[in-house]
Amino acid sequence: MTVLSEDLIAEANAREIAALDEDYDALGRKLARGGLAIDAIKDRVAAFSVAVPSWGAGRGGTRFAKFPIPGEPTNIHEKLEDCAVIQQLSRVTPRVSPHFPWDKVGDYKGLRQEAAALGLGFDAVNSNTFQDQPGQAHTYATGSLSSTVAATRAQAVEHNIECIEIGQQLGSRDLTVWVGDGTNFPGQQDFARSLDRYLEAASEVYAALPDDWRMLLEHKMFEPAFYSTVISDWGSSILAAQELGPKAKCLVDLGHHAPNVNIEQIVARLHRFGKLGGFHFNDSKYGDDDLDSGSINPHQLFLVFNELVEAEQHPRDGFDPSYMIDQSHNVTDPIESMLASAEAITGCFAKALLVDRAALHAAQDGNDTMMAFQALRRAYTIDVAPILARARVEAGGAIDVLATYRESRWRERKAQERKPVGLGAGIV
Ligand code: LRH
Ligand code: MN
Repeated sequence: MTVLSEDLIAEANAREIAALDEDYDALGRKLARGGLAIDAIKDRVAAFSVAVPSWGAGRGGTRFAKFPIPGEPTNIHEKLEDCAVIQQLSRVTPRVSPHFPWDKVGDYKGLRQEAAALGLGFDAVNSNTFQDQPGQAHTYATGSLSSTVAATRAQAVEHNIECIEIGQQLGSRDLTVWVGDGTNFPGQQDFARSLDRYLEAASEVYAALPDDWRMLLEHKMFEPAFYSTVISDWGSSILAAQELGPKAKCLVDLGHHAPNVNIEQIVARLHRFGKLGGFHFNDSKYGDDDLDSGSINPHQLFLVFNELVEAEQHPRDGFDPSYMIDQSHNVTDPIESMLASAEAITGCFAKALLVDRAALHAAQDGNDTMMAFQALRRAYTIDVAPILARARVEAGGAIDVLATYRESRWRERKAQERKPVGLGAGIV
């Protein structure tokens, strides 16, 4: 079942196809001069995918405010509809990463079928022990998996295990565990004992993982804690993952690092030690801004994918990272932001495929600094849009995803159907 009219997409593409063919053929000739077959790159792009966050389908906000838009989704069913729009137009976002209890329903098998009917599957499930739920026995105000209160740790363990059980019904195979646990004052907690409590509780979650599942530990430097965070950086994360076992991997949220941290090197390190589990793609200028991927620092996103293509060619003990978007759409139509972000992410993957790795490695081994840098820069400056559009149109998607989305008047139509979302604050 498609949510947008296929005729609308076909008519929009018909207006664009001649120009696309011209651009694609011209780029094909340019790449062929460098020994690259454009169709081979296009086929890799066609096989690429990134999951969208259910919580990204609605407007996001900050602690100060959230400004809802008419027609935004109000529950997981409407969020899946909007994610289906993104997939139908982009053809690179076939999976949704859900968050619990935000996406809680009574029938998860039914939800899986509902998603499948919309052409969607589920990626990693996300637990939430950073908010208290109505009627919750033990507060997470002073921590969850690392809390000094045993009953609170047990509650957090139980919630994560419940997320695994839900994920099994949805067909997921990863549990993403981000805890906001930390302190706001020096002395508030002991760094070592906090981590030990976290490791002990996390090992109980680990023990509940089915054989083919993974636990993705998500590090974050600060927020909601502003003096120390239990899993604050890739070092704490990889040590915790090594301590927990082979099914524990590290998830890199691009916004969870101090400004100017070399994230692409962190990616290379995590892969080197077999602990690269996945990504939350977004962009930021200051803190965990959760801005659209590639909107502030597209070169960094390219350099991350350059490391991923390098890692894929040197898989060591396995290369299977989960690619997911994690953004907060505070000022745009969330569908438009995720369409543009999927394009930016796929574009950086395509550019990384265009790097002449033989030339790069030769220059690196020969300490020819300029030619090593130029091997990356040459690929980065190539406009890969014709490759992405050709892969999309061949898969039934739109050549111009944003123009076609606007032409569909989806948001205006949903504004007639859906109940308005109340004013509020915070991420969802
Ligand atoms: C924490 C985080 C985490 C999610 C949340 C929505 O900042 O990146 O991945 O659980 O955002
Ligand atoms: Mn994240």
